[in-house]
Amino acid sequence: MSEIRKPILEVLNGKKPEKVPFWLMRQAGRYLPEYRELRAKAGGFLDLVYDPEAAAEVTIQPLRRYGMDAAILFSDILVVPHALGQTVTFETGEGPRLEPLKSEKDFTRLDLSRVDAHCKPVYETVALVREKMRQEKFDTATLIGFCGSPWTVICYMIEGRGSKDFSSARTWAQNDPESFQKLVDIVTEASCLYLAGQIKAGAEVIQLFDSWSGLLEDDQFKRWVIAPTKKICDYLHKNFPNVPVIGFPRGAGKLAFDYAQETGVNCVGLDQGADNQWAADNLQSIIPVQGNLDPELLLAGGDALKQGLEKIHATFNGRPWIFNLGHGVIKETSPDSVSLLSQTVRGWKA
Ligand code: 1CP
Repeated sequence: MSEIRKPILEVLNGKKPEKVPFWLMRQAGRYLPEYRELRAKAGGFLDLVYDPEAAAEVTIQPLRRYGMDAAILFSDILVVPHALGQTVTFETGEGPRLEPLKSEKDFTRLDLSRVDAHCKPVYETVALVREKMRQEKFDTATLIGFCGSPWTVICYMIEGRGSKDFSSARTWAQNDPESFQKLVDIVTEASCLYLAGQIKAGAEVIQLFDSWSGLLEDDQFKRWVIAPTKKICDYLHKNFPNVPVIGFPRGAGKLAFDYAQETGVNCVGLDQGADNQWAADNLQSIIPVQGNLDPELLLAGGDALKQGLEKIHATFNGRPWIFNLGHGVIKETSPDSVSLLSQTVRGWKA
């Protein structure tokens, strides 16, 4: 029996794949009619996340249409605060709402001992997805597990909702770093537990989403982004040496270089604001990169999409690279644009 090659694992393990592997952040979601249908039946967003059969189905949906090289677990970064005991709800059309942490005394609400039991349905989803991937013969696709990086998750825990600048989290980190560090330690430990559970259930690669790392500069970036990410990577590499980690420090700019060198991630995800020639020259020479088509170009479709794809291909091809977007698929995107994208990427030689 010939060995099955998984192109994403090949890139992450320093081998040259036959084709440019690709997947898309938020590839499962509201741009797909089959997702909207299942979501309507499930009730709330969190009901869907904690329903293993439905969440596994949603995870596989984009692969059936487009044959990506990876499935990403359908879950959310806010499962970790929820598992720790913080109140988390999703209002339809409004995004997440958390009961915000105001001071160190609120940390008593957070309980690491409940994380694994709370996350059991998510681990079951992971196992079910692997099973479905086998049944449906997605043999060359990789299953990606994930969590948010501590900094990004804590932004929501303190602000209580989405924000452009998360000023309450930034102010706390600046003014009272000792108590902030305690919170970072709790979330880091919860994340390690959560990721270990996913890996034991069958996740083959982990992505750490640091969507708000770009709000921090230099010293703050090193302390609140690089240091906790390194802790998680050290833990994973020690306990699960065969599971590579993709870090996505969105908005990090040139700090992505320090991140690549110091955290221990196996690949750096780039957002669409990155200087691609700089990244090709300075990052791709030391580590595989992932990214970074502007999701707005996917939304636009047609020639704008084709030109954007060619430009990225010309910059990153030939060195270790996983094609992706620079951020998640926008919900108004046409499924036909995603077809055009996948056909174009499949036409590329690695
Ligand atoms: O109504 C719906 O159906 C909910 C929309 C939705 C979806 C589809 C949310 C709420 N989360 C998700 C799934 C999700 N979230 C995935 C699943 C897999 C996939 O990519 O296909 C992943 C990886 C995430 C990660 C996530 N959640 C991030 C990091 C990536 C990013 O987008 O920057 C963040 C910041 C969140 C928080 C969150 N969850 C949901 C929303 C709308 C938000 C953003 C809130 C905000 O800042 O306003």
